[in-house]
Amino acid sequence: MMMRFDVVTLFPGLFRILLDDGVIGRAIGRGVAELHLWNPRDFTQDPHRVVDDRPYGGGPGMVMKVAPLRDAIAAARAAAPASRVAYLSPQGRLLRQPQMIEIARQPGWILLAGRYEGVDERLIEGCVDEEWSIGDYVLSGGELAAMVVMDAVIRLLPGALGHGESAVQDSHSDGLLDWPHYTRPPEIDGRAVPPVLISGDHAAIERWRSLQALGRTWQRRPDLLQQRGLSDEERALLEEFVRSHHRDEIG
Ligand code: 9D3
Repeated sequence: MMMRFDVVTLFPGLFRILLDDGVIGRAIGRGVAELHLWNPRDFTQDPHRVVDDRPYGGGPGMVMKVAPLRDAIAAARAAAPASRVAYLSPQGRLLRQPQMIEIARQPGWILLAGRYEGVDERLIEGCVDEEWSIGDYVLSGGELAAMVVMDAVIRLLPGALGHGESAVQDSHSDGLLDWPHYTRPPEIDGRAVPPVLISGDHAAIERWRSLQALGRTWQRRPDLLQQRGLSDEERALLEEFVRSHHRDEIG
């Protein structure tokens, strides 16, 4: 179940960083995923290799022309006929972890990374299946967004993570923030590790971690709890966290 990514970008060199990275670079090296790059400038027909032009209606900035992108996407499609086309753009559907899981179920994606003010709308209408955003902030182009998607998706694929790494995605913590992590020494700069973690009582440790994950999610990202809902057991744990949190605030 190899996943194929074809990225259409004016800056293919930026993607070198993915191949150098530990988890993703290794996954690509092992054949879990494949990355192919297509530069629309290589699909221009004029001597100056022009890929952008001034916007109809006026205004600042430039717009990416249809023809070089259309032809680059067509070449990528011919090489990856099972892939769908996604355009990374601030106007796209916001991607969260459930969407990354959905994306990982496809055999491959052609990712279109835009530059300048964006691409001619007729290219989107004619060649694009999906439009994705990674968040409500302004990037300089779609390349980093494409890399964010590939990082989030490739690590979900079978064989991408080592045995030690995959355990993190257990059903317990799904949709919650992590509990706090500690390593040696047991005390540093006057700060001790929570005693339960060195008690050797595995049931107590698991309970403490659930309590912390629920409590921190409640404190920092109540929107996540709202979306996810709580089991009866989790609700009881969270009430315990809230009670002790309340006591901390008073005394
Ligand atoms: C919304 C701002 N636009 C109006 C002035 C200009 C504009 C900003 C950023 C046009 C293009 C871009 C480039 N951004 C992306 O290509 C992009 C992006 C992003 O900026 N934020 C979140 N997700 C994405 S996915 C692609």
